[in-house]
Amino acid sequence: MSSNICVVIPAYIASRTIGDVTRGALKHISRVFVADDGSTDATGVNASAAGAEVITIDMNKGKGNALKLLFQRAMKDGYDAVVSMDADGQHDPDEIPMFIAMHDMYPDSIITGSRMHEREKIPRSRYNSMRIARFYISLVANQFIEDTQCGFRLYPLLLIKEIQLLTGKYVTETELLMKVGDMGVTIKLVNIRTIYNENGSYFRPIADITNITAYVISYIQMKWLIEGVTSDNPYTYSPKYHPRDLISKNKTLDILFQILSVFGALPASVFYLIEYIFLPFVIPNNFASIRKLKCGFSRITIATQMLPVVPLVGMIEKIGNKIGFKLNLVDRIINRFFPDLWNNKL
Ligand SMILES: Nc1nc2c(ncn2[C@@H]2O[C@H](COP(=O)(O)OP(=O)(O)OP(=O)(O)O)[C@@H](O)[C@H]2O)c(=O)[nH]1
Ligand SMILES: [Mg+2]
Repeated sequence: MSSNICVVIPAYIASRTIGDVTRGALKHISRVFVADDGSTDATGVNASAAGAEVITIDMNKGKGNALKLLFQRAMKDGYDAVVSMDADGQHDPDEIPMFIAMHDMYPDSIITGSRMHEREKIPRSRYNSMRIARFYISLVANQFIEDTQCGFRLYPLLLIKEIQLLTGKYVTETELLMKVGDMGVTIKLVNIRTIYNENGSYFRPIADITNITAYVISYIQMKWLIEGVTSDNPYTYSPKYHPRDLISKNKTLDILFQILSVFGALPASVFYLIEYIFLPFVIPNNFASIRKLKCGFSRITIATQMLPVVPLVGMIEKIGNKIGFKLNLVDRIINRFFPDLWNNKL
């Protein structure tokens, strides 16, 4: 048993599964904290009966807020790292030792579970949106992250202490990966089982994907604004002073910036391409994070221009499939335009 690691579980209306998840985790780690986030069922009672220490949040405030409280609690109790798991039974507690083994090898890295090797088990639309999201999240994090949306992770708390987490709900886990990656930290992966069960989901495909996308795009715009005019600067995140964080602290400004970033994404990516080509004469090695990739900025500009095409093609494909054509257009577009840019075979 690792004495300086605890398990943290953000939970919302998960009474059916939280007992088994807690008991399963306690087989591998001696302390489990559950944040019961305004659940209207017996989540808290069942977690506690199974041996977890429960942090009760009176009103539902979302997964990100619960995670932040759990991190604080683990820090207060002197832990070095936490393993985070979902409460709905989608993560197998018997895979915890893989995270710990990887942590022993890479104690300063975040370790995230990846389900992408079991593509057939992931709902297709979710799989495709995750592939587009990871294209941009990886660009921010300066490394390819195979699965950016998995809640089964190991976080070294020293790292968490260093960054400011200013988003909420399902965005926080993405914010976290992007910020640590944009500070130069390595993110490691372990392949985990993909479990889609009958326990339902609180993830709202349109609202939550929009929130994640808007934050990712707005962060990347800020990163490229900075990188475009600075030399040798692939890691732009600084917890002490970062313009994106300053904007996050003002709600109205934050919403305005996100709207502007999303609607301005297509022209902005052309603007960055021009900066990428012409500014090195005066600012050598600007866009250092992109130059390391050797694929050039044009590939990213083209991908971004394709963004509005994807949902359109998705609709055509749906109609086509209904009337008997087996189209595979979305897959092909994503394979072609949103690949792993770190793959040398590209
Ligand atoms: N604390 C807290 N936890 C939440 C909230 N919403 C979801 N969770 C937890 O976060 C985990 C993942 O939530 P899900 O809604 O299943 O989202 P997901 O697993 O990304 O999406 P699916 O793959 O569709 O299940 C589960 O353990 C939930 O109990 C919330 O509002 N507050
Ligand atoms: Mg789930």
